[in-house]
Amino acid sequence: MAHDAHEVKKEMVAIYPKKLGKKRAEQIVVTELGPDGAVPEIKANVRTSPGIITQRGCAYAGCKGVVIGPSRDILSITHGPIGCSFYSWLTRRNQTRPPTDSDPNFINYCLSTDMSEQEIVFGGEKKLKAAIKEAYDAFHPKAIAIFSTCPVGLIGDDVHAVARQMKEELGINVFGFSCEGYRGVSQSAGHHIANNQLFKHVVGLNELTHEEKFKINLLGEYNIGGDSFVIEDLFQRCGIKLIATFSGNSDYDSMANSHTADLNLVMCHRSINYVAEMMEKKFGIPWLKINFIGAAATAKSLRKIAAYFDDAELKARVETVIAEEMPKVDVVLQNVKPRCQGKTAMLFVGGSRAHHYQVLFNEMGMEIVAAGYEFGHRDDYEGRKVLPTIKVDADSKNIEEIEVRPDETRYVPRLRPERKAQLTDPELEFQDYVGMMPEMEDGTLVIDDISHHETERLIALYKPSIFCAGIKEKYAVQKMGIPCKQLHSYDYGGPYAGFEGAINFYREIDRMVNMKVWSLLKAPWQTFEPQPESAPVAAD
Ligand code: CFM
Repeated sequence: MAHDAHEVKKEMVAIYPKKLGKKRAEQIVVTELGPDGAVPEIKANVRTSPGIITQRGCAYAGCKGVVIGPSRDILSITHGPIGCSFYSWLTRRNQTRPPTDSDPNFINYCLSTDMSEQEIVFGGEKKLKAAIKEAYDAFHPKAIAIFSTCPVGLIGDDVHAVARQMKEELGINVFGFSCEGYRGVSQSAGHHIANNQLFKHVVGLNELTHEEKFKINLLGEYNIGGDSFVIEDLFQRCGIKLIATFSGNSDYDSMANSHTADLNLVMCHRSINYVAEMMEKKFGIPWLKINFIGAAATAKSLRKIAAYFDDAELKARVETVIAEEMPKVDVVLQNVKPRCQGKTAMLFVGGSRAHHYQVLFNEMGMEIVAAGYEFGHRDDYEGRKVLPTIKVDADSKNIEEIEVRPDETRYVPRLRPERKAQLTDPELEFQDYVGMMPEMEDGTLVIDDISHHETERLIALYKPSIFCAGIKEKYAVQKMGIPCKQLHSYDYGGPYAGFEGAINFYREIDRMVNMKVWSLLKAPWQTFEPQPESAPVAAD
Protein backbone atom coordinates (compact mmCIF):
# COMPACT_ATOMS: atom_id res chain seq x y z
CA MET A 1 0.00 0.00 0.00
CA ALA A 2 1.77 3.10 -1.22
CA HIS A 3 -0.58 5.62 0.34
CA ASP A 4 -0.23 7.47 3.59
CA ALA A 5 -3.55 6.89 5.36
CA HIS A 6 -3.45 10.34 6.97
CA GLU A 7 -3.18 11.97 3.55
CA VAL A 8 -5.99 9.83 2.17
CA LYS A 9 -8.20 10.88 5.07
CA LYS A 10 -7.47 14.57 4.38
CA GLU A 11 -8.27 14.13 0.73
CA MET A 12 -11.53 12.30 1.44
CA VAL A 13 -12.96 14.93 3.78
CA ALA A 14 -11.73 17.94 1.75
CA ILE A 15 -14.82 17.91 -0.46
CA TYR A 16 -17.24 18.46 2.45
CA PRO A 17 -18.44 21.80 3.80
CA LYS A 18 -16.30 22.83 6.77
CA LYS A 19 -18.58 21.74 9.62
CA LEU A 20 -19.36 18.39 8.04
CA GLY A 21 -15.71 17.83 7.16
CA LYS A 22 -14.80 18.33 10.81
CA LYS A 23 -17.39 15.77 11.90
CA ARG A 24 -16.31 13.22 9.30
CA ALA A 25 -12.69 13.71 10.30
CA GLU A 26 -13.61 12.52 13.81
CA GLN A 27 -15.26 9.41 12.34
CA ILE A 28 -12.18 8.49 10.31
CA VAL A 29 -9.08 7.43 12.21
CA VAL A 30 -5.77 5.81 11.40
CA THR A 31 -5.02 2.91 13.74
CA GLU A 32 -2.11 3.13 16.08
CA LEU A 33 -1.66 0.86 19.06
CA GLY A 34 -0.17 2.70 22.03
CA PRO A 35 2.25 0.98 24.45
CA ASP A 36 -0.57 0.60 26.99
CA GLY A 37 -2.85 -0.98 24.39
CA ALA A 38 -4.73 2.26 23.80
CA VAL A 39 -6.13 3.01 20.34
CA PRO A 40 -7.21 6.38 18.91
CA GLU A 41 -10.69 7.57 19.81
CA ILE A 42 -13.30 7.38 17.07
CA LYS A 43 -16.64 9.16 16.85
CA ALA A 44 -19.39 6.58 16.37
CA ASN A 45 -23.13 6.02 16.87
CA VAL A 46 -23.92 9.59 15.86
CA ARG A 47 -26.47 10.88 13.35
CA THR A 48 -25.64 10.68 9.68
CA SER A 49 -25.58 14.20 8.27
CA PRO A 50 -28.26 15.09 5.72
CA GLY A 51 -27.01 14.76 2.16
CA ILE A 52 -24.68 11.87 2.92
CA ILE A 53 -25.40 8.56 1.19
CA THR A 54 -25.04 6.12 4.07
CA GLN A 55 -25.21 2.32 4.29
CA ARG A 56 -27.37 2.43 7.42
CA GLY A 57 -30.86 1.07 8.08
CA CYS A 58 -33.49 2.01 10.68
CA ALA A 59 -34.56 0.94 14.18
CA TYR A 60 -37.47 -1.10 12.80
CA ALA A 61 -35.01 -3.04 10.63
CA GLY A 62 -32.75 -3.72 13.62
CA CYS A 63 -35.60 -4.89 15.82
CA LYS A 64 -37.91 -6.81 13.51
CA GLY A 65 -35.50 -7.81 10.80
CA VAL A 66 -32.35 -8.56 12.74
CA VAL A 67 -33.06 -9.69 16.29
CA ILE A 68 -36.60 -11.11 16.33
CA GLY A 69 -37.04 -12.03 12.65
CA PRO A 70 -34.94 -15.23 12.63
CA SER A 71 -37.07 -16.85 15.35
CA ARG A 72 -39.45 -19.15 13.51
CA ASP A 73 -42.50 -19.48 15.75
CA ILE A 74 -42.97 -15.95 17.09
CA LEU A 75 -45.55 -14.54 14.69
CA SER A 76 -44.40 -11.06 13.65
CA ILE A 77 -46.95 -8.39 12.72
CA THR A 78 -45.80 -5.03 11.42
CA HIS A 79 -48.09 -2.22 12.52
CA GLY A 80 -47.73 0.30 9.75
CA PRO A 81 -48.15 1.12 6.08
CA ILE A 82 -47.74 -1.89 3.83
CA GLY A 83 -44.38 -0.81 2.40
CA CYS A 84 -42.53 -1.17 5.72
CA SER A 85 -43.64 -4.77 5.97
CA PHE A 86 -43.31 -5.68 2.33
CA TYR A 87 -39.79 -4.31 1.93
CA SER A 88 -38.58 -6.02 5.10
CA TRP A 89 -39.97 -9.37 3.97
CA LEU A 90 -37.38 -12.13 3.44
CA THR A 91 -34.57 -9.65 2.78
CA ARG A 92 -32.11 -11.28 5.18
CA ARG A 93 -30.83 -14.78 4.54
CA ASN A 94 -31.55 -16.06 8.07
CA GLN A 95 -32.35 -19.73 7.70
CA THR A 96 -34.29 -21.98 10.01
CA ARG A 97 -34.96 -25.68 10.38
CA PRO A 98 -38.06 -26.75 12.33
CA PRO A 99 -37.54 -30.16 13.97
CA THR A 100 -40.39 -31.69 11.94
CA ASP A 101 -42.53 -30.61 8.99
CA SER A 102 -45.51 -30.08 11.26
CA ASP A 103 -43.69 -27.65 13.57
CA PRO A 104 -44.54 -24.01 12.93
CA ASN A 105 -42.36 -21.84 10.74
CA PHE A 106 -43.70 -18.34 10.12
CA ILE A 107 -40.56 -16.91 8.55
CA ASN A 108 -42.01 -17.07 5.05
CA TYR A 109 -45.04 -14.95 5.93
CA CYS A 110 -45.46 -11.19 5.69
CA LEU A 111 -48.06 -9.84 8.12
CA SER A 112 -49.01 -6.19 8.20
CA THR A 113 -51.87 -4.04 9.50
CA ASP A 114 -51.70 -2.13 6.21
CA MET A 115 -52.29 1.26 7.83
CA SER A 116 -53.92 3.72 5.50
CA GLU A 117 -55.04 7.35 5.71
CA GLN A 118 -58.08 6.33 7.79
CA GLU A 119 -55.86 4.95 10.60
CA ILE A 120 -53.28 7.73 10.35
CA VAL A 121 -56.06 10.27 10.98
CA PHE A 122 -58.33 8.38 13.41
CA GLY A 123 -55.87 5.95 15.04
CA GLY A 124 -54.90 2.39 14.22
CA GLU A 125 -55.38 0.46 17.47
CA LYS A 126 -58.70 -1.03 16.39
CA LYS A 127 -57.19 -2.31 13.18
CA LEU A 128 -54.20 -3.70 15.07
CA LYS A 129 -56.47 -5.66 17.44
CA ALA A 130 -58.40 -7.06 14.51
CA ALA A 131 -55.14 -8.04 12.79
CA ILE A 132 -53.88 -9.86 15.88
CA LYS A 133 -57.15 -11.75 16.18
CA GLU A 134 -57.13 -12.66 12.50
CA ALA A 135 -53.50 -13.81 12.68
CA TYR A 136 -54.25 -15.88 15.78
CA ASP A 137 -57.21 -17.59 14.13
CA ALA A 138 -55.13 -18.43 11.08
CA PHE A 139 -51.93 -19.66 12.77
CA HIS A 140 -52.54 -20.30 16.51
CA PRO A 141 -48.99 -19.25 17.46
CA LYS A 142 -47.51 -19.41 20.97
CA ALA A 143 -46.46 -15.78 20.76
CA ILE A 144 -47.19 -12.71 18.67
CA ALA A 145 -44.81 -9.76 18.35
CA ILE A 146 -46.01 -6.34 17.12
CA PHE A 147 -43.53 -3.97 15.52
CA SER A 148 -44.13 -0.22 15.36
CA THR A 149 -43.24 1.72 12.24
CA CYS A 150 -42.72 5.50 12.13
CA PRO A 151 -46.39 6.64 11.92
CA VAL A 152 -47.33 4.57 14.99
CA GLY A 153 -45.12 6.78 17.16
CA LEU A 154 -46.25 9.93 15.40
CA ILE A 155 -49.98 9.36 15.94
CA GLY A 156 -49.53 7.77 19.38
CA ASP A 157 -51.05 4.30 18.95
CA ASP A 158 -50.29 2.37 22.17
CA VAL A 159 -49.09 -1.00 20.88
CA HIS A 160 -48.19 -2.12 24.40
CA ALA A 161 -51.73 -1.58 25.71
CA VAL A 162 -53.13 -3.46 22.73
CA ALA A 163 -50.64 -6.27 23.36
CA ARG A 164 -51.72 -6.56 27.01
CA GLN A 165 -55.41 -6.71 26.06
CA MET A 166 -54.88 -9.30 23.37
CA LYS A 167 -52.62 -11.38 25.60
CA GLU A 168 -55.46 -11.64 28.07
CA GLU A 169 -58.10 -12.24 25.43
CA LEU A 170 -56.20 -14.93 23.51
CA GLY A 171 -54.28 -16.53 26.37
CA ILE A 172 -50.96 -16.49 24.49
CA ASN A 173 -47.92 -14.24 24.85
CA VAL A 174 -48.35 -10.98 22.94
CA PHE A 175 -45.80 -8.17 23.19
CA GLY A 176 -45.04 -4.98 21.32
CA PHE A 177 -41.94 -3.06 20.30
CA SER A 178 -41.66 0.73 20.13
CA CYS A 179 -39.15 0.36 17.34
CA GLU A 180 -40.28 3.24 15.13
CA GLY A 181 -37.72 3.66 12.37
CA TYR A 182 -36.74 7.15 13.49
CA ARG A 183 -35.58 6.07 16.96
CA GLY A 184 -31.87 6.31 17.55
CA VAL A 185 -29.46 6.93 14.68
CA SER A 186 -29.47 3.51 13.01
CA GLN A 187 -30.65 -0.09 13.33
CA SER A 188 -28.53 -0.30 16.47
CA ALA A 189 -31.37 1.36 18.41
CA GLY A 190 -33.68 -1.40 17.20
CA HIS A 191 -31.32 -4.07 18.57
CA HIS A 192 -31.47 -2.47 22.01
CA ILE A 193 -35.28 -2.18 21.92
CA ALA A 194 -35.56 -5.83 20.82
CA ASN A 195 -33.18 -6.96 23.58
CA ASN A 196 -35.22 -5.14 26.24
CA GLN A 197 -38.54 -6.65 25.20
CA LEU A 198 -37.15 -10.16 24.74
CA PHE A 199 -35.75 -9.94 28.22
CA LYS A 200 -38.96 -8.58 29.75
CA HIS A 201 -41.45 -10.75 27.87
CA VAL A 202 -39.72 -14.01 26.95
CA VAL A 203 -36.56 -14.92 28.90
CA GLY A 204 -37.32 -16.92 32.04
CA LEU A 205 -40.84 -18.11 31.15
CA ASN A 206 -39.99 -21.76 30.49
CA GLU A 207 -38.71 -23.78 33.45
CA LEU A 208 -37.79 -26.97 31.62
CA THR A 209 -34.70 -28.47 33.26
CA HIS A 210 -31.81 -30.25 31.57
CA GLU A 211 -29.55 -33.01 32.80
CA GLU A 212 -26.60 -32.16 30.56
CA LYS A 213 -23.44 -30.84 32.19
CA PHE A 214 -22.31 -28.11 29.77
CA LYS A 215 -25.23 -25.82 29.07
CA ILE A 216 -24.77 -22.67 27.03
CA ASN A 217 -26.64 -20.02 25.02
CA LEU A 218 -25.27 -18.54 21.83
CA LEU A 219 -26.11 -14.84 21.60
CA GLY A 220 -25.83 -12.71 18.47
CA GLU A 221 -25.70 -15.48 15.85
CA TYR A 222 -28.48 -15.21 13.26
CA ASN A 223 -27.92 -18.16 10.95
CA ILE A 224 -27.18 -16.18 7.82
CA GLY A 225 -26.48 -18.67 5.03
CA GLY A 226 -26.67 -21.55 7.53
CA ASP A 227 -23.89 -20.44 9.92
CA SER A 228 -25.82 -21.58 13.01
CA PHE A 229 -26.24 -25.10 11.58
CA VAL A 230 -22.46 -25.47 11.37
CA ILE A 231 -21.93 -24.16 14.90
CA GLU A 232 -24.73 -26.35 16.32
CA ASP A 233 -23.06 -29.37 14.78
CA LEU A 234 -19.74 -28.50 16.44
CA PHE A 235 -21.42 -28.12 19.84
CA GLN A 236 -23.15 -31.43 19.43
CA ARG A 237 -19.92 -33.23 18.53
CA CYS A 238 -18.17 -31.68 21.53
CA GLY A 239 -20.99 -32.67 23.91
CA ILE A 240 -22.03 -29.08 24.63
CA LYS A 241 -25.75 -28.54 25.20
CA LEU A 242 -27.10 -25.50 23.37
CA ILE A 243 -30.18 -24.25 25.17
CA ALA A 244 -30.98 -21.24 22.99
CA THR A 245 -29.57 -19.17 20.18
CA PHE A 246 -30.57 -15.52 19.97
CA SER A 247 -31.93 -15.89 17.43
CA GLY A 248 -30.65 -17.96 14.49
CA ASN A 249 -32.58 -21.22 13.99
CA SER A 250 -34.40 -20.52 17.25
CA ASP A 251 -37.87 -20.97 18.62
CA TYR A 252 -39.85 -19.23 21.34
CA ASP A 253 -39.60 -21.99 23.97
CA SER A 254 -35.82 -22.23 23.80
CA MET A 255 -35.38 -18.48 24.35
CA ALA A 256 -37.90 -18.60 27.21
CA ASN A 257 -35.78 -21.38 28.71
CA SER A 258 -32.39 -19.66 28.21
CA HIS A 259 -31.98 -18.67 31.87
CA THR A 260 -31.20 -22.33 32.65
CA ALA A 261 -27.85 -22.17 30.81
CA ASP A 262 -24.58 -21.79 32.68
CA LEU A 263 -22.70 -19.67 30.16
CA ASN A 264 -23.62 -17.10 27.52
CA LEU A 265 -21.44 -16.86 24.43
CA VAL A 266 -21.59 -13.53 22.63
CA MET A 267 -20.90 -13.68 18.92
CA CYS A 268 -22.18 -10.30 17.67
CA HIS A 269 -21.49 -7.96 20.54
CA ARG A 270 -23.26 -4.98 19.00
CA SER A 271 -26.69 -6.49 18.53
CA ILE A 272 -27.10 -8.49 21.75
CA ASN A 273 -24.73 -7.37 24.52
CA TYR A 274 -27.72 -5.96 26.40
CA VAL A 275 -29.34 -9.40 26.83
CA ALA A 276 -26.00 -10.84 28.00
CA GLU A 277 -25.61 -8.09 30.60
CA MET A 278 -29.20 -8.36 31.83
CA MET A 279 -29.03 -12.16 32.13
CA GLU A 280 -25.90 -11.88 34.21
CA LYS A 281 -27.56 -9.40 36.58
CA LYS A 282 -30.86 -11.25 36.90
CA PHE A 283 -29.78 -14.89 36.76
CA GLY A 284 -26.02 -14.86 37.44
CA ILE A 285 -24.96 -16.24 34.03
CA PRO A 286 -21.54 -14.89 32.96
CA TRP A 287 -20.75 -14.12 29.34
CA LEU A 288 -17.72 -14.58 27.14
CA LYS A 289 -17.03 -13.02 23.76
CA ILE A 290 -16.33 -15.69 21.15
CA ASN A 291 -16.01 -15.73 17.38
CA PHE A 292 -16.80 -18.64 15.08
CA ILE A 293 -15.64 -16.81 11.94
CA GLY A 294 -12.21 -18.18 11.00
CA ALA A 295 -10.79 -21.64 11.67
CA ALA A 296 -8.31 -20.56 14.34
CA ALA A 297 -10.96 -18.35 15.96
CA THR A 298 -13.38 -21.30 16.01
CA ALA A 299 -10.80 -23.53 17.67
CA LYS A 300 -10.04 -20.81 20.21
CA SER A 301 -13.73 -20.29 20.97
CA LEU A 302 -14.34 -24.02 21.53
CA ARG A 303 -11.31 -24.12 23.84
CA LYS A 304 -12.68 -21.16 25.79
CA ILE A 305 -15.92 -23.07 26.47
CA ALA A 306 -13.95 -26.11 27.60
CA ALA A 307 -11.74 -23.93 29.82
CA TYR A 308 -14.82 -22.35 31.41
CA PHE A 309 -16.39 -25.69 32.32
CA ASP A 310 -12.93 -26.96 33.23
CA ASP A 311 -13.76 -30.59 32.55
CA ALA A 312 -11.16 -33.08 31.29
CA GLU A 313 -13.60 -35.07 29.17
CA LEU A 314 -14.99 -31.95 27.50
CA LYS A 315 -11.48 -30.66 26.82
CA ALA A 316 -10.56 -33.97 25.20
CA ARG A 317 -13.65 -33.97 22.99
CA VAL A 318 -13.00 -30.39 21.88
CA GLU A 319 -9.41 -31.30 20.98
CA THR A 320 -10.61 -34.32 19.03
CA VAL A 321 -13.00 -32.20 16.97
CA ILE A 322 -10.33 -29.57 16.30
CA ALA A 323 -7.85 -32.28 15.30
CA GLU A 324 -10.41 -33.78 12.90
CA GLU A 325 -11.27 -30.46 11.27
CA MET A 326 -8.02 -28.53 11.07
CA PRO A 327 -6.25 -30.75 8.51
CA LYS A 328 -9.20 -30.35 6.10
CA VAL A 329 -9.00 -26.58 6.52
CA ASP A 330 -5.23 -26.57 6.02
CA VAL A 331 -5.39 -28.44 2.72
CA VAL A 332 -7.64 -25.75 1.21
CA LEU A 333 -5.73 -22.92 2.84
CA GLN A 334 -2.39 -24.12 1.45
CA ASN A 335 -4.01 -24.39 -1.95
CA VAL A 336 -5.46 -20.86 -2.06
CA LYS A 337 -2.78 -19.01 -0.11
CA PRO A 338 -0.17 -18.67 -2.88
CA ARG A 339 -2.80 -17.04 -5.10
CA CYS A 340 -4.24 -14.75 -2.41
CA GLN A 341 -1.22 -13.79 -0.32
CA GLY A 342 -0.51 -10.06 -0.39
CA LYS A 343 -3.83 -9.13 -1.96
CA THR A 344 -5.84 -6.42 -0.25
CA ALA A 345 -9.36 -6.19 1.18
CA MET A 346 -11.69 -3.51 2.52
CA LEU A 347 -14.64 -4.33 4.79
CA PHE A 348 -17.54 -2.02 5.52
CA VAL A 349 -20.32 -3.96 7.24
CA GLY A 350 -22.82 -3.54 10.11
CA GLY A 351 -21.53 -3.75 13.64
CA SER A 352 -19.40 -6.87 14.01
CA ARG A 353 -18.55 -8.56 10.71
CA ALA A 354 -16.12 -5.86 9.63
CA HIS A 355 -14.06 -7.11 12.56
CA HIS A 356 -14.75 -10.86 12.48
CA TYR A 357 -14.02 -11.33 8.78
CA GLN A 358 -10.61 -9.70 9.04
CA VAL A 359 -9.55 -12.93 10.73
CA LEU A 360 -10.43 -15.00 7.66
CA PHE A 361 -8.62 -12.65 5.28
CA ASN A 362 -5.57 -12.68 7.52
CA GLU A 363 -5.57 -16.47 7.53
CA MET A 364 -5.33 -16.28 3.72
CA GLY A 365 -2.40 -13.88 3.93
CA MET A 366 -4.45 -10.93 2.69
CA GLU A 367 -4.01 -7.42 3.96
CA ILE A 368 -6.83 -5.23 5.31
CA VAL A 369 -6.36 -1.67 4.08
CA ALA A 370 -9.55 -0.12 5.46
CA ALA A 371 -12.49 -1.25 7.56
CA GLY A 372 -15.45 0.17 9.41
CA TYR A 373 -18.90 -0.41 10.83
CA GLU A 374 -22.14 1.09 9.64
CA PHE A 375 -23.52 1.53 13.14
CA GLY A 376 -21.04 0.13 15.68
CA HIS A 377 -20.45 2.07 18.88
CA ARG A 378 -17.09 3.19 20.25
CA ASP A 379 -16.82 -0.02 22.31
CA ASP A 380 -17.05 -2.11 19.11
CA TYR A 381 -14.05 -0.21 17.77
CA GLU A 382 -12.01 0.53 20.87
CA GLY A 383 -13.14 -2.18 23.30
CA ARG A 384 -15.50 -2.18 26.26
CA LYS A 385 -12.96 -0.49 28.46
CA VAL A 386 -14.11 2.84 26.96
CA LEU A 387 -17.74 2.29 28.01
CA PRO A 388 -17.56 4.57 31.06
CA THR A 389 -16.29 7.43 28.89
CA ILE A 390 -19.02 7.26 26.24
CA LYS A 391 -21.32 10.29 26.37
CA VAL A 392 -25.00 9.38 26.31
CA ASP A 393 -26.63 11.73 23.82
CA ALA A 394 -30.29 12.57 23.21
CA ASP A 395 -30.68 9.83 20.60
CA SER A 396 -29.53 7.13 23.02
CA LYS A 397 -31.60 8.53 25.88
CA ASN A 398 -34.59 7.91 23.66
CA ILE A 399 -34.16 4.17 24.27
CA GLU A 400 -35.33 2.63 27.50
CA GLU A 401 -32.68 1.40 29.97
CA ILE A 402 -34.22 -1.39 32.02
CA GLU A 403 -33.34 -1.63 35.66
CA VAL A 404 -32.46 -5.24 36.37
CA ARG A 405 -32.07 -6.82 39.80
CA PRO A 406 -31.15 -10.35 40.82
CA ASP A 407 -34.14 -12.68 40.60
CA GLU A 408 -35.36 -13.52 44.08
CA THR A 409 -35.46 -17.27 43.57
CA ARG A 410 -33.55 -17.94 40.37
CA TYR A 411 -30.37 -15.89 40.73
CA VAL A 412 -27.53 -18.41 40.90
CA PRO A 413 -24.08 -16.86 40.40
CA ARG A 414 -22.29 -19.45 38.25
CA LEU A 415 -19.00 -17.76 39.00
CA ARG A 416 -18.63 -17.62 42.75
CA PRO A 417 -15.27 -16.06 43.73
CA GLU A 418 -13.73 -19.43 44.66
CA ARG A 419 -14.64 -20.89 41.25
CA LYS A 420 -13.49 -17.79 39.41
CA ALA A 421 -10.14 -18.07 41.18
CA GLN A 422 -9.74 -21.63 39.86
CA LEU A 423 -10.28 -20.52 36.26
CA THR A 424 -6.83 -19.30 35.39
CA ASP A 425 -6.93 -19.61 31.59
CA PRO A 426 -5.91 -16.15 30.30
CA GLU A 427 -8.44 -16.43 27.46
CA LEU A 428 -11.32 -16.32 29.93
CA GLU A 429 -11.96 -12.58 29.90
CA PHE A 430 -15.49 -12.34 31.22
CA GLN A 431 -17.79 -9.53 30.13
CA ASP A 432 -15.20 -8.18 27.77
CA TYR A 433 -14.81 -7.36 24.10
CA VAL A 434 -11.55 -5.85 22.91
CA GLY A 435 -13.07 -4.31 19.78
CA MET A 436 -11.84 -4.08 16.21
CA MET A 437 -9.01 -1.59 16.35
CA PRO A 438 -6.56 -3.23 18.79
CA GLU A 439 -6.37 -6.24 16.44
CA MET A 440 -5.57 -4.21 13.31
CA GLU A 441 -2.21 -3.26 11.81
CA ASP A 442 -0.95 0.23 12.60
CA GLY A 443 -1.57 2.74 9.84
CA THR A 444 -4.86 1.21 8.65
CA LEU A 445 -7.89 3.38 7.95
CA VAL A 446 -10.94 2.86 10.14
CA ILE A 447 -14.04 4.65 8.93
CA ASP A 448 -17.35 4.82 10.76
CA ASP A 449 -20.61 5.08 8.76
CA ILE A 450 -18.71 5.40 5.47
CA SER A 451 -20.31 7.58 2.81
CA HIS A 452 -20.60 6.76 -0.85
CA HIS A 453 -18.17 9.52 -1.77
CA GLU A 454 -15.57 8.10 0.61
CA THR A 455 -16.13 4.60 -0.79
CA GLU A 456 -15.42 5.82 -4.30
CA ARG A 457 -12.30 7.72 -3.26
CA LEU A 458 -10.96 4.72 -1.34
CA ILE A 459 -11.44 2.43 -4.30
CA ALA A 460 -9.92 4.88 -6.77
CA LEU A 461 -6.86 5.39 -4.57
CA TYR A 462 -6.16 1.90 -3.29
CA LYS A 463 -7.75 -0.33 -5.93
CA PRO A 464 -8.29 -3.13 -3.40
CA SER A 465 -8.41 -6.74 -4.61
CA ILE A 466 -11.86 -7.07 -3.01
CA PHE A 467 -14.40 -4.81 -1.33
CA CYS A 468 -16.83 -6.28 1.21
CA ALA A 469 -20.14 -4.55 1.85
CA GLY A 470 -23.84 -5.06 1.07
CA ILE A 471 -26.31 -5.03 -1.79
CA LYS A 472 -26.58 -1.21 -1.87
CA GLU A 473 -22.86 -0.90 -2.63
CA LYS A 474 -22.25 -4.07 -4.61
CA TYR A 475 -22.92 -2.95 -8.15
CA ALA A 476 -21.49 0.55 -7.76
CA VAL A 477 -18.25 -1.06 -6.58
CA GLN A 478 -18.22 -3.67 -9.34
CA LYS A 479 -18.76 -0.98 -11.97
CA MET A 480 -15.44 0.39 -10.78
CA GLY A 481 -13.81 -2.93 -11.69
CA ILE A 482 -13.46 -4.29 -8.15
CA PRO A 483 -15.20 -7.49 -7.02
CA CYS A 484 -17.63 -6.93 -4.14
CA LYS A 485 -18.47 -9.68 -1.67
CA GLN A 486 -21.65 -9.18 0.29
CA LEU A 487 -20.85 -9.91 3.91
CA HIS A 488 -24.43 -9.34 5.06
CA SER A 489 -26.22 -11.90 2.91
CA TYR A 490 -23.09 -13.78 1.69
CA ASP A 491 -24.50 -13.27 -1.83
CA TYR A 492 -25.80 -16.78 -2.56
CA GLY A 493 -23.08 -18.52 -0.54
CA GLY A 494 -22.18 -19.62 2.94
CA PRO A 495 -22.09 -20.97 5.52
CA TYR A 496 -18.90 -19.15 6.49
CA ALA A 497 -18.83 -20.03 10.20
CA GLY A 498 -16.72 -22.75 11.78
CA PHE A 499 -14.15 -24.93 10.01
CA GLU A 500 -16.49 -25.85 7.17
CA GLY A 501 -17.36 -22.18 6.69
CA ALA A 502 -13.70 -21.14 6.57
CA ILE A 503 -13.15 -23.59 3.70
CA ASN A 504 -16.15 -22.16 1.83
CA PHE A 505 -14.86 -18.63 2.36
CA TYR A 506 -11.28 -19.34 1.22
CA ARG A 507 -12.58 -20.88 -2.00
CA GLU A 508 -15.02 -18.05 -2.66
CA ILE A 509 -12.49 -15.26 -2.08
CA ASP A 510 -9.81 -17.08 -4.12
CA ARG A 511 -12.29 -17.27 -7.00
CA MET A 512 -13.27 -13.61 -6.70
CA VAL A 513 -9.84 -11.99 -6.33
CA ASN A 514 -8.26 -14.07 -9.06
CA MET A 515 -10.98 -13.75 -11.65
CA LYS A 516 -9.53 -12.06 -14.76
CA VAL A 517 -12.81 -10.45 -15.78
CA TRP A 518 -12.36 -7.50 -13.40
CA SER A 519 -9.15 -6.31 -15.03
CA LEU A 520 -10.86 -6.31 -18.43
CA LEU A 521 -13.76 -4.22 -17.28
CA LYS A 522 -14.03 -0.61 -18.33
CA ALA A 523 -17.01 1.62 -17.62
CA PRO A 524 -18.47 3.31 -20.70
CA TRP A 525 -17.29 6.76 -19.60
CA GLN A 526 -13.70 5.53 -19.36
CA THR A 527 -13.63 4.96 -23.13
CA PHE A 528 -15.96 7.78 -24.09
CA GLU A 529 -14.49 10.05 -26.74
CA PRO A 530 -16.05 13.52 -26.72
CA GLN A 531 -17.58 14.30 -30.11
CA PRO A 532 -16.47 17.49 -31.90
CA GLU A 533 -18.99 20.25 -31.35
CA SER A 534 -21.50 20.25 -34.15
CA ALA A 535 -21.46 23.21 -36.46
CA PRO A 536 -23.99 25.89 -35.57
CA VAL A 537 -27.13 25.61 -37.54
CA ALA A 538 -27.64 28.63 -39.69
CA ALA A 539 -30.74 30.53 -38.71
CA ASP A 540 -32.33 31.63 -41.85
FE1 CFM B 1 -24.51 -8.28 14.28
FE2 CFM B 1 -25.44 -9.43 12.26
FE3 CFM B 1 -23.55 -7.56 12.18
FE4 CFM B 1 -26.04 -6.86 12.92
FE5 CFM B 1 -26.89 -6.44 10.41
FE6 CFM B 1 -26.31 -9.01 9.73
FE7 CFM B 1 -24.43 -7.13 9.74
MO1 CFM B 1 -26.35 -7.09 7.94
S1 CFM B 1 -26.61 -8.61 13.85
S2 CFM B 1 -24.16 -6.22 13.67
S3 CFM B 1 -27.67 -5.54 12.19
S4 CFM B 1 -23.42 -9.51 12.85
S5 CFM B 1 -28.04 -7.84 9.29
S6 CFM B 1 -26.27 -10.87 10.86
S7 CFM B 1 -24.77 -8.69 8.36
S8 CFM B 1 -25.52 -5.37 9.26
S9 CFM B 1 -22.35 -6.93 10.57
